[in-house]
Amino acid sequence: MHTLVERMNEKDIRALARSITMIENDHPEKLQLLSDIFSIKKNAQYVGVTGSPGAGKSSLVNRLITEIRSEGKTVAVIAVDPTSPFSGGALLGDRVRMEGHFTDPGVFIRSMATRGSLGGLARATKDVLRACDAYGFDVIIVETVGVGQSELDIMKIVDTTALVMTPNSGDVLQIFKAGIMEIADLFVINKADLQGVGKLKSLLRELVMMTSTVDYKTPIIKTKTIENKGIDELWGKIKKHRDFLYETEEGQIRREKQQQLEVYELIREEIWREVKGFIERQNEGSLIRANDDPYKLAREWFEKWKREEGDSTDE
Ligand SMILES: Nc1nc2c(ncn2[C@@H]2O[C@H](COP(=O)(O)OP(=O)(O)OP(=O)(O)O)[C@@H](O)[C@H]2O)c(=O)[nH]1
Ligand SMILES: [Mg+2]
Repeated sequence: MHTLVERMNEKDIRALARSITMIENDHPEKLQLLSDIFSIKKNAQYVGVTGSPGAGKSSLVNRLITEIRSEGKTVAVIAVDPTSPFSGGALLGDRVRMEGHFTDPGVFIRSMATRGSLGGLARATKDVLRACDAYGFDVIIVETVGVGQSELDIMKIVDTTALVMTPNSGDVLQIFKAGIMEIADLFVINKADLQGVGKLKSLLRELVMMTSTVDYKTPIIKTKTIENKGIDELWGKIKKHRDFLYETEEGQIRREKQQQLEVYELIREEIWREVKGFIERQNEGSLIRANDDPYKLAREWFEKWKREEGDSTDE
């Protein structure tokens, strides 16, 4: 086993930090490291918090940390910032927002930005969540601004996704269009101290009626993070959703589907890595000229790779 993983298993926080850096930088030992990480994974509860910029996600996470810590559980928070090329902005904001927890050894907070990682930000984030799990945090929270496909992707790995909205922000339609509604296991109306809560709530109620299944009805929770209101209810509902996943048949099916998607994703990444390496070894300079047919070219390279390397391990 990788020495870093051995050290993580013994709750060495520096080993966790080093592992995360290796994941982010796509270190050559990454895949081996990840396999070892997976082999010692515990059974952390994964929670996703997503929603429009400024909806109050970090403030909410900050309050959640306190709530979770009061149960004696440890928490890791990964804040993803896909918009900025530097993690500086997000990190700074989160540092202010989650200030009270930075000296608590039971809390680990880390920001991730777009740079690095071949498989993209989503892949790297998922791997980092796994590393936190292997280290032994009880709860792992990932905060993302719900905008792009890569963030929807991240949510595939978590048990429970909370979608944070605010009254009168008009973001419901946008969120709806982006397909984020479908991945939400809980709706949070934050800033419930502002006007327009009733309207948003009835809109969400209608939606819940359309999407609920026999076993699970998406809860709508009102929170006011500034006054610390609704946080205990939110945490309660998050735990309830996790019970649904682990204790009902429908939940099991959902989890299996998620896991299957991940296997396919890893296969895709591996094949892409292989074929790209193959092409780069054989072809110097530009792969394509202005008038070439990209479909044909892609198929030709893929066929060539299959012939020459794709099944080389068969015999
Ligand atoms: N009125 C009111 N303001 C709130 C509430 N919760 C958060 N805010 C404010 O909303 C602003 C944004 O809060 P953040 O927690 O940084 O929001 P965020 O969603 O993490 O923002 P990004 O990470 O930048 O997308 C801050 O000024 C908070 O003080 C609330 O319940 N009521
Ligand atoms: Mg934030």
